[in-house]
Amino acid sequence: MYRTHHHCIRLKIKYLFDRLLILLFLTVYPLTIYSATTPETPYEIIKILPHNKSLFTQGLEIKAGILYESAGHYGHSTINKINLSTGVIQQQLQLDNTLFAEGLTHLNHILILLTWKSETALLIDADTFKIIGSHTYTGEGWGICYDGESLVTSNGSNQLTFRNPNDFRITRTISIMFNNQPLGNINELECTHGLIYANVWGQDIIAIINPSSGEVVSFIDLYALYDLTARNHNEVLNGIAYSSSENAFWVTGKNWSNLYLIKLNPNDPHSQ
Ligand SMILES: [Ca+2]
Repeated sequence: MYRTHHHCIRLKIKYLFDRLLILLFLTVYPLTIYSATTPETPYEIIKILPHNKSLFTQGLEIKAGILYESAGHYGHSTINKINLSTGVIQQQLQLDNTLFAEGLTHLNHILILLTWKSETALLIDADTFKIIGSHTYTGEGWGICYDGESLVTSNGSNQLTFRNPNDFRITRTISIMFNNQPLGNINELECTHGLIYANVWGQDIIAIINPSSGEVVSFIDLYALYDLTARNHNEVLNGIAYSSSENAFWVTGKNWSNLYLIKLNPNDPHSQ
């Protein structure tokens, strides 16, 4: 997406050699540079599926064992129902050319889709893909998740907004902070285990956020999934969906060719 970068955190080098390569090749990225003390959650890839490269991934969500993905760009915005055994798109809704699809979540049988600048969230029947209603909001729409009580939305800043799921009214906001500095560009979201997992636009990292304080408690560093030298600068990590049946997270990126199922803390028998 063509948005202005803001460097809200500047961390220091941990994996010197890996990161130096990234620095050399990708000056356009607001790079995450870890310090030795940056909390990091280890992961292990447990499954890989093909991902349709035409999808400019904006939202990823699992409902009843089926993957739903929203994809952006004007004229190409879609919602997709994807078979999690094959990665094949089973059903697709093409949106009006005036809409740029963003984050996606669900509440019972209704999908909720944000739009980038239309200040409209669409309500879509998850089975028929019929648009059955909408909510309005102010400002940009980026990511959305449902924590069982509130809808949580991001807008590209370091703010997360909690909303009443019935009418989208704002109930509270939090500021995402790491090391006492704002962490901006918060994008696609996943609410699970009492935490918020957030893609950070422009970087292949996921911030794990305490929803009460807004503090980042840890990062997942996913730069290893897709060689930066093999893609263009828009093809960033985006999309995270928790699979309860596998106790793991599906992740992908914009126009990536794979979906990855990752297990966090793989060496910890009590991990989530
Ligand atoms: Ca998600």
